[in-house]
Amino acid sequence: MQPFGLFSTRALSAAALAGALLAGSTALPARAQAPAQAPAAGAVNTFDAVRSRGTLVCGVNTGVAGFAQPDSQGVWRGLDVDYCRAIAVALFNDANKVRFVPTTAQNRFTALQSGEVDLLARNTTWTLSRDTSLGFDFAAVNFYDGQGFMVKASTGAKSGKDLEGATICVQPGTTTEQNLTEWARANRVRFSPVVIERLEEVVQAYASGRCDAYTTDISGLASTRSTQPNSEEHVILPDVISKEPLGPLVRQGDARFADVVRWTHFLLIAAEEFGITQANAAQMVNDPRPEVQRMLGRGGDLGKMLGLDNAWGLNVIRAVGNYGELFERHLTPIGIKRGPNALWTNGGLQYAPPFR
Ligand SMILES: N[C@@H](CCC(=O)N[C@@H](CS)C(=O)NCC(=O)O)C(=O)O
Repeated sequence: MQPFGLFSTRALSAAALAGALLAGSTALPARAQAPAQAPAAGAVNTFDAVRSRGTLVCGVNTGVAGFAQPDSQGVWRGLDVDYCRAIAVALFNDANKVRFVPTTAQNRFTALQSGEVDLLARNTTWTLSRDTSLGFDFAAVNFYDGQGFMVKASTGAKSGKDLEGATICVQPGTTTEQNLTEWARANRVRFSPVVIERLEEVVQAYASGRCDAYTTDISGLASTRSTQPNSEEHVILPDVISKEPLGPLVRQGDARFADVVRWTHFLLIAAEEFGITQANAAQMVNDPRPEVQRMLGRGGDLGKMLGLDNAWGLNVIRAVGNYGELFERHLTPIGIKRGPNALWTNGGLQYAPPFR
């Protein structure tokens, strides 16, 4: 086996990044998280609790550009943030009735179990053990992702196998940490992990050269790369070593609230499919297609069935836009392609059941 130092002799074009983001790569199955905490007991009713409180409390990450990050005015922005806002609109017809609570990979599950937050919308991978023994229910997948590696282009690494002997930065309490170990064993790559909880510290460790590589969800790599001073100096390797279906989760036994979260996601997807946008939603109420009318509350009682106003769909799309608009707003600027997150009508995995 080669020592890590060898790979610094090769050069790699930054253009190699272009194809790396989730496009058509093979994936290994993600492994379940070891059960650490007891499941939440009995049924919970977050729907009523949130409605009577008048504010949704959303657990987000501590600052991942494109997903959840405060802007220069301190206003939270990102795909996950807009999911929280969309749910606030569904519940209150007010995108501002939401409080964002930053959570690390390590403390996010305690925050949800303890009731500190009503839901997590925080690049969290849906796994069997999180869905069962940790006591949660995943409502949807709002971003199909996979785990990858980022290195400085100057290292010359072309693939994960070139990481032989490398130090690799990783955050604890993640599927990332587990996949890394299993992938390295299966591929006979020896590495030294550098495990750091806080995102800014792990990124700093990577940027300063304390780690040769940084591994996380490829969306997270793209996000980190976009915030580096010379982003072209960082390369996301082509390996996709796991499946990371990311999405919002609630406490187990919280079916009514889960339905609102799940159908708000489906609304965003179906709105894109039917061409309903933030700008045209109000006019689309007159669209002759019955499903569009039901989504926007012109026909039927679908909102009421969720315990919401029948105009919830119209309100949500007017406030935040459809899934494609969210993607364009938050993820396209940091170099993430639709890939598997294209609508099913375009060969992707994003698909909503009927609004009927
Ligand atoms: N999807 C993986 C990893 C999630 C994760 O926490 N990723 C890191 C790297 S992008 C993150 O979001 N950090 C943000 C933070 O700690 O605030 C999981 O659910 O375990």
